[in-house]
Amino acid sequence: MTDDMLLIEKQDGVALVTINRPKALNSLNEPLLAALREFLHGAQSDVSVRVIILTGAGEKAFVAGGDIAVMQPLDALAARDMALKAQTVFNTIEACPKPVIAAINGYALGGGCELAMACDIRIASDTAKLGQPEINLGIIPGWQGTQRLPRLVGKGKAKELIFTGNMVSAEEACRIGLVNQVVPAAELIESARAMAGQIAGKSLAALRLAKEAIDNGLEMELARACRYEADLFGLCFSTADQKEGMGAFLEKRKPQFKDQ
Ligand code: CO8
Repeated sequence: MTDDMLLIEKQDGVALVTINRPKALNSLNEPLLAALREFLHGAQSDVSVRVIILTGAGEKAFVAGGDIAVMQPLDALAARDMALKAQTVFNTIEACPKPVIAAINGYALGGGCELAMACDIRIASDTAKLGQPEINLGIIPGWQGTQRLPRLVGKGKAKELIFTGNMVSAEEACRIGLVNQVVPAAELIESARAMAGQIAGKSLAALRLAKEAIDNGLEMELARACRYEADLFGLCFSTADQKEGMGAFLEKRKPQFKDQ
């Protein structure tokens, strides 16, 4: 059904997921969101997947937003439904127990920038451009951009980007904290794979708990968040990976992490 819209390649614990609708600059529609949701649900229990990389097909776009042709005729309730449906998928990325890296190979605009922001780490090609241009369409971001952008770049910069609709270069995105690193376009997937490979060798249980501590903790008041961190730290000691990690250190050998 939607298989060709989402290309999935699994290798060495890393799933490379390519959003494949290049003629419409990989803009997101319902079938694509459904395919993404299906993949994410499967990946959670798929032992062959430890880290996920999300990218866009072609050299021009990561994702140029939600599909404007689909959105244009919507009424208020249908638009809200569409916003909520995609938000659920993006929340699934954030709640995914496995790390998700966005490899931003071109335009990441509107819903595309929001998709990248729902990922844990963003690596951009030096040709990428990011922004929230919804204001130019007479709307505001509806896939969590008003919330995730200020959390990443601060309130003032988020307002500037959302009010002007201006795009920023990959370099500028890196400077303001919207992306983690910028690499030459030809090396993007290789760089994302290198980082994914490094992370894939760690304890999946510890990665999952670190992700939960950061994402959930940031939504809490500090003292509660620190207590929450201590609880999750304690939980690490229920895993075989903790015994293995510390045992390997003491025995001066490389750890072999196993927990899923
Ligand atoms: N939706 C649908 N089609 C698109 C989109 C899009 N977001 N972006 C590009 N396309 C299509 C174009 O219509 C064009 O199609 P065709 O060849 O059939 O004419 C094709 O992709 C190539 O695009 P361009 O010819 O425009 O390519 P350019 O190189 O001239 O320009 C740009 C590239 C600058 C990326 C330009 O395409 C552009 O500005 N795209 C729109 C970017 C945008 O505004 N994105 C935000 C969309 S709104 C959104 O994401 C909100 C999500 C939350 C919704 C909440 C639920 C209701």
